[in-house]
Amino acid sequence: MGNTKSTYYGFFKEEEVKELSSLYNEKGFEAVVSRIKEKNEALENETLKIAVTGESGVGKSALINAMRGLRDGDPGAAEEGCTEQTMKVTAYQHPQLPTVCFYDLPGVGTTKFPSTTYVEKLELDKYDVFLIVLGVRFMENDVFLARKITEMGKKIYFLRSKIDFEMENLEKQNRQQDREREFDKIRQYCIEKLEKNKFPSQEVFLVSSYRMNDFDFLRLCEVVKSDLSENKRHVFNLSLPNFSTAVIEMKKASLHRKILGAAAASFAGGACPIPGVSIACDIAILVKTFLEIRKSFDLDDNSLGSLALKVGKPVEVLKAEVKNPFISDITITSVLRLISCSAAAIVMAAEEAIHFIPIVGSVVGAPVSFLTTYGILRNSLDEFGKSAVRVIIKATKK
Ligand SMILES: Nc1nc2c(ncn2[C@@H]2O[C@H](COP(=O)(O)OP(=O)(O)OP(=O)(O)O)[C@@H](O)[C@H]2O)c(=O)[nH]1
Ligand SMILES: [Mg+2]
Repeated sequence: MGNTKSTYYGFFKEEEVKELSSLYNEKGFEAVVSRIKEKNEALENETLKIAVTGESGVGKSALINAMRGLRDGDPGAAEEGCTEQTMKVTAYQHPQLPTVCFYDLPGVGTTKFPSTTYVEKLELDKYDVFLIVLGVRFMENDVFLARKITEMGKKIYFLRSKIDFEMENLEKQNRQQDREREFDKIRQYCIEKLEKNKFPSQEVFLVSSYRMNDFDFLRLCEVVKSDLSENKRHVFNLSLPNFSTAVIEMKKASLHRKILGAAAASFAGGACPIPGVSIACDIAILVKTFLEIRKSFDLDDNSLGSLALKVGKPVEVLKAEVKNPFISDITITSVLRLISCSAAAIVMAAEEAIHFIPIVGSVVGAPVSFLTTYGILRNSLDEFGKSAVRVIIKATKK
């Protein structure tokens, strides 16, 4: 339970904790729980709109698929390798998070679609994140939309796509050791072109949509994340495909919020005593939240199956890394079994919640249903995270 403070202060900012303190003194724990629920609902409803643009063929569709954890041909995937460019904006919803949407904005060039009304139709002000994909050769067209976006005071992230091709070329020549030098050259080329077009001090991220774990994808995610508002940052975390162990850590932090939301919901709903242990909680909420956590870490059968296909390994090999049988079998019965087997650990995890809400001060102030629901979920979160890390390591091992 070491880092309770930092974890929890992540949910409530310092000034909010002070506010909660007076709320608790005036109206009791119920008011505190309502505040947690409000915060959680705001998170659940938060939208994230990510626009992707660039010249035809640079890899926009592949990127949108990769960032949604999909492959070309999967249901809902954007069609890759399709050369016909239209002037239409196409929206692609995230498969698990309906409030997260990617938008394929056709690359607009001065020569192709010069009209201002066309740019107006793109409604650039509605997007939270702009990713501009650059190809091997920098095109003047690449900066046409970029200029419009910056005029609106919005930030743009420039990506140089298909960097795995450059890596493969080096490998073919047995020059892997030159990787950093060659990549710096590519970065420098893009930066100089951008500077010439009046986009100074830009970071250019070298990415591959087919090898997200390599190159600059993680760095891109970290930078985008750091520029987002608090709620959008959490939504962004949860939307990321599990391409690296660092992503699992980001997700774990955001799933803490879900756990607190579930605890608050269980306080409001009817908590039932669990036979054999001195614990009362809402089993339906627990089952639902466990399933969400499992899905978020891609540990369900479907996700493991897709990952196995993607990396060309038998699904059994990946499933074997999910060491905890509970993760593969989340039902009312298995949750009840889990509770009765780990009552002591749950109480310990529940005590963590007391530190989180320092205003409560002692277990006496907080209702049992809130604490136990929190304790049960919190106790298992690390287990899920560990399995997810093991699966990724196995999947990416050459
Ligand atoms: N090796 C490699 N190939 C990629 C990558 N991204 C895209 N491609 C390939 O490049 C081609 C074009 O990719 P798309 O994603 O369809 O490009 P697009 O920008 O959506 O193209 P339009 O829809 O025509 O504007 C396809 O054959 C992809 O398979 C990548 O990161 N690595
Ligand atoms: Mg496309």
